[in-house]
Amino acid sequence: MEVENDIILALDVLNMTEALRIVESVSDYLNTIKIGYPLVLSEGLQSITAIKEEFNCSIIADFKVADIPSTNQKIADVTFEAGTDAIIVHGFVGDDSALACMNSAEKYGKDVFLLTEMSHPGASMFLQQHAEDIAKMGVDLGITNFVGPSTKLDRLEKIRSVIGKDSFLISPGVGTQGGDPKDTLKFADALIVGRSIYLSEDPKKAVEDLIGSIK
Ligand code: NUP
Repeated sequence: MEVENDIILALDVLNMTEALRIVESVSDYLNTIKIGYPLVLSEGLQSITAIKEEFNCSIIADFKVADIPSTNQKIADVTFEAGTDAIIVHGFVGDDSALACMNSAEKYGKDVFLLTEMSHPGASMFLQQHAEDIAKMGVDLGITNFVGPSTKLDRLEKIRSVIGKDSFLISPGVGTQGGDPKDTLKFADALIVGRSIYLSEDPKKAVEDLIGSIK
């Protein structure tokens, strides 16, 4: 995936008017948008289709898919039918569940991102202990796209060492959650940034400042 300026916008707003306003204001600089439950549960899956059509951008659906294989396959199929380019899938549910999403992605010619460890403090309770095994499982399955936390750079470095330098690693937690953009890019290929862009009075300037800070 070619991520312009190494920044993915997390578009966690609750209505299409707001979503279109934000994407319009940053579209000179960004070509990859991550859309998750906040917008899709508010405005439907067609919000993905509409934003992709309007801006010709890549869309990553952040559905953190975590169900049995048969249900995962259905979730991935309808998500790809809507025009999504990639879907984020949880690893902790095991290889058969991840494989179901990979099968769907292959059918549609799309991508899977495997979520290894999360960026919030609570991730240290359960997920952190297994993050490297989850990353290793992804590598063994042939997955080449991963998600890891920018808020814990030692952990991000470990995940990078497991997935290898050629895998594509995207990292949320920059800005509002405390992660540093430049340091994160020592280990990650692209940043996922939400609130510090879409809550800004001037989202375009927020993106320009962010680009300036990682140059
Ligand atoms: O571990 C994760 N942390 C995280 O913040 C995995 C994620 N997918 N996210 C998502 O990244 C989160 O749901 C939100 O959409 C985005 C970060 O947004 P912000 O903290 O920059 O507003």
